[in-house]
Amino acid sequence: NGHNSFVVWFTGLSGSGKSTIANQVENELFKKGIKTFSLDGDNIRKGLNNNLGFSAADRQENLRRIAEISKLFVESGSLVIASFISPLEKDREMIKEIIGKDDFIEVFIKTSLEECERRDIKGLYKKARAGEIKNFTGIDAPYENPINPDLEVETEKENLEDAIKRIVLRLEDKLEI
Ligand code: GGZ
Repeated sequence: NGHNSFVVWFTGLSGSGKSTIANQVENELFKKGIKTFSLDGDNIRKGLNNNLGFSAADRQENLRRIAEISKLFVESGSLVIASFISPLEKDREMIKEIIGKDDFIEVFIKTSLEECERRDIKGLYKKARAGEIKNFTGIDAPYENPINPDLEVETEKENLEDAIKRIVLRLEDKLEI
């Protein structure tokens, strides 16, 4: 298990910019000849975890399975990029335990609820406010800010390109290139 296989885990609210940033980081790494494998709600919640919802227990199980899958990919040599809300500190601790702290980089995409709700890219916050979606993170389900993430991006303050560069630099530290 060389240094090119580990997990970069993005946590943050719905609409915080996790996927956008993860995709751009993936592009930058690709340009440097580093192949990554991405996991997100689109490929996990529609497939493997399509029997899980958004109760606290289901989120925990969602994240447990994702962590186990990530670990398998790391064992097979991949650099995994995972983007999930992962709202609770205890669940992020579980993820770190499963993957192993040496193979895990936590990136907190810090965008305020107000800003996520203002953007409301998918109209989900509006639905959550109207009571059409229950247990929505930030509205009627909690998000606990990471206490000590490896990296933090304040999307309302920092230029996106600079943030991407900063993340890639941090990853290059760990990579054998
Ligand atoms: C939060 C929800 C919910 C509820 C559906 N709460 O912005 P999106 O749409 O594309 O990403 C969100 C995604 C969150 O799934 P995760 O697997 O990342 O969550 S967790 O880590 O907490 O298990 C959102 C959509 O699913 N979505 N209902 N109630 N997000």
